[in-house]
Amino acid sequence: MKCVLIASRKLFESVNLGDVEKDLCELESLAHTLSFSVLDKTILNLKKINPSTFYGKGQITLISDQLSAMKCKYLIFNDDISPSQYKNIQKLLRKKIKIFDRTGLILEIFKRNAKTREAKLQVELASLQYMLPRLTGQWTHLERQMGGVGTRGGPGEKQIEIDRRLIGVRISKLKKDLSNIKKNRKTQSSNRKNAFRVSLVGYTNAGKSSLLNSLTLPNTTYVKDKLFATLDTTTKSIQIVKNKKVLITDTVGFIKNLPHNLVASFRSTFEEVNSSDLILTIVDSSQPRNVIDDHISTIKSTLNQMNIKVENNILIMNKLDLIKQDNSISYLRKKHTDAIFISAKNHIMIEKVKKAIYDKVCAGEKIHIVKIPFEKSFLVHEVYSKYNVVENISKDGFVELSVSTTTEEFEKIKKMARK
Ligand SMILES: Nc1nc2c(ncn2[C@@H]2O[C@H](COP(=O)(O)OP(=O)(O)OP(=O)(O)O)[C@@H](O)[C@H]2O)c(=O)[nH]1
Ligand SMILES: [Mg+2]
Repeated sequence: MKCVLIASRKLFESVNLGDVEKDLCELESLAHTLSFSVLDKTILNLKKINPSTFYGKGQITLISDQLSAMKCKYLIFNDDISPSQYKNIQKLLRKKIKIFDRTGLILEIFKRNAKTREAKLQVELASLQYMLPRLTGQWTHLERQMGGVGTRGGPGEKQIEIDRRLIGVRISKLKKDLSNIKKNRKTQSSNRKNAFRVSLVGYTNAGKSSLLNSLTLPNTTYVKDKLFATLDTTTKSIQIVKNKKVLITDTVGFIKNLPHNLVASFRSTFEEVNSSDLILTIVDSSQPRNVIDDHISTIKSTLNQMNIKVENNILIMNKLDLIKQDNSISYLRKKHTDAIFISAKNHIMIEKVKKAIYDKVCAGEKIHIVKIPFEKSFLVHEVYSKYNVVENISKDGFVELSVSTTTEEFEKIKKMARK
């Protein structure tokens, strides 16, 4: 599939050309993820936004002619086009050419990559909400696709009205199904109440799933050099501390201007992140400096948009093996003094991540001493198996164990020793 990419430089907003070029590069990666081959990338200067067609009509006609000459059927805009602008552009292009805007393209990727039932429903909901105001009337097969439920229109009901009504019915059904799934998840998460929960968040393709794999070998999480490889939250447990279960959750990646409908649909998935004890923010440190800054600020704003509080956070700079100049790594280390530099793929410095998680799990722990009489020596084994024993001294008639744990947990040990 061949396509042409268009981005606009809004002269009235004094936008930096470099920023538009960066966006266009990202749009190209999105197009590649959908297996498009990109024939051309163009930046159009806009003195003002044309309310009916976004770009100038002359600009669109010119592009349309170029596409015909190249026998190219897909046109992808970096800008988000309003539903009415979308319809007007489509009219100018006379349906020969299919258009996507950035949101439409991202939705298409999500549609292809959703695997679990929940992710599929979330993506379908977002897509239908996006599609509804953009219906142009050529959508006549909807009735059959939707299995004939509620398809009988009243007298004089036009096809487009029937389509709209059907989508409305489907949207309500999807919302209901998703809220049932959410209820189930609530029960699951209450089962995990006693565990220490860690969430991995970051830009798409930063290496979140790779890090989950490295932390929880053997590898089973889906890793792929494509955008939005992960759309389903996966939770695994890792053995870091003896007396506490540590669960790590991989999440869907972020991108600049993540479509609003998607953010809304995936909100419930992110509730998992909100209730976690620690967030690991993964950044691809092999990107140019300004892209890294962009990615970090996108992560912050997306978490903010989802009302996720980030109180306990560790910054992980991944793809250490791909950083080209030493100069750049020292720059990054200076700029992000608390960050841990790793390579998830090559298992470099993963122990450091584990240690950092360990420290967070053990925050609030102190060394407590418990005396266990010889006649209850079977308890020594039990304490060892459940807790972090740092010292063991045999004295007259008893064993003295120094245990690193919270005061609350230590009460339980004391009770055991008293029985
Ligand atoms: N060279 C190198 N490649 C890495 C490293 N970590 C991850 N990758 C590669 O980067 C690509 C993306 O990795 P993923 O783990 O799928 O990234 P992700 O953050 O889960 O991406 P999404 O699921 O799309 O949000 C894959 O091709 C990985 O093999 C690393 O440390 N070094
Ligand atoms: Mg992933």
